[in-house]
Amino acid sequence: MATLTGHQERDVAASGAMGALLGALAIALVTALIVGIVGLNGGFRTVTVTPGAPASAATAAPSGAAAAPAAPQTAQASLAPAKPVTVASIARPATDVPKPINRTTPALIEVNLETKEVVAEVEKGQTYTYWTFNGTVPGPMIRGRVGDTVKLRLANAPNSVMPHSIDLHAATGPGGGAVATQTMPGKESTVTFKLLNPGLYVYHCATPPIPMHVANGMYGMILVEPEGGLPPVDREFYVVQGELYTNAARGVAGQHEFDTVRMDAEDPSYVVLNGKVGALTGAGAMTAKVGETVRIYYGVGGFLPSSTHLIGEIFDRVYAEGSLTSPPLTDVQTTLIPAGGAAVVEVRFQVPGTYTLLDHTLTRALDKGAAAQIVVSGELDRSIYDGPLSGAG
Ligand SMILES: [Cu+2]
Repeated sequence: MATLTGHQERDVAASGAMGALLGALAIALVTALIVGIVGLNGGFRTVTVTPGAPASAATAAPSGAAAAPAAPQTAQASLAPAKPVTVASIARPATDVPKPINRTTPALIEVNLETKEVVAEVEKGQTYTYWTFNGTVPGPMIRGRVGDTVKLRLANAPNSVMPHSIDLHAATGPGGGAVATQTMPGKESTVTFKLLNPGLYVYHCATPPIPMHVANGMYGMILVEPEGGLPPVDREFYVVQGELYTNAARGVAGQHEFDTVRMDAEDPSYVVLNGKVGALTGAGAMTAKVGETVRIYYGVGGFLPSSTHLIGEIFDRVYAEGSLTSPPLTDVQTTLIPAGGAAVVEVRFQVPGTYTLLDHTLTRALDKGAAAQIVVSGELDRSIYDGPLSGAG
């Protein structure tokens, strides 16, 4: 408890430097937090979750995979040369999903996040300065259970240029945590909140200018399992869609810079799944076997709603808008996921082959990058499908 209070005192100092309004809000929240902390049930079990950089972060996925071929460009511009990258790959692997929770009682979950500003390739020869949680896009998936209490520590890397924060849509309280976590470079802050509502939720930075922070890659998801958990499946994947609004079209070599005018016009250069073009194709593709049921946690961290579709399959179940307490829709071709929203989709694969998961606003998928692959291996049942397993289409 003493440590938490210390963090909050540093928060107040950091926020005060950003302006009187944020400072006042932080003080109000410190008061609320102290009241909440005193009220915490000391009997909770404690589970420490420290999402780190994914093991495969050092392996860059090949860019320009078949699912998202480079498109002819019309808006050419010359850019400054590509910058040296500071991370090998911005993409968080789709396999980076925490294990299902099998607890039957609430716990105290400790989550440690670090905001980092990094340079990485969005596509070969095209670099961008991303703002991130933990050095990847999306940030790590957080997993809890309804009734759990989350103690979230947000550290802002010392070499950051900007203050950062976090707004978790799963949190109940001012700013979803953003009032408490406005954090200057080299500082850290802590917020504690209870998971009251099951579901799949987006989190994102909420430091002004908020749209710029989000567009630069500062988003991820938190899953709040209902009591009793989710039905078991064979594989789970984590996919988050977003956009990059830059000063040149996709395909122009060099360092792409953030472009406010194009963001305000909702005219992205790239629409990406897990941070970069080709993050989830080729070596980064998801895999499954015939007969397995796959669950995908799919969120929209950016500003364009996604018409999420899996070519060659039908979603057996869709937990629309991330609601896990409503009955799932069944037999769905395309589900619409709003900005700052999510869905849980499930499919049992019956035919081997390579399946493309995409935003069916097809220019985003085929011209701007919003496509992923699921490679399914196994026996072919010709009573279900009789034809070629690869090739055009
Ligand atoms: Cu930020």
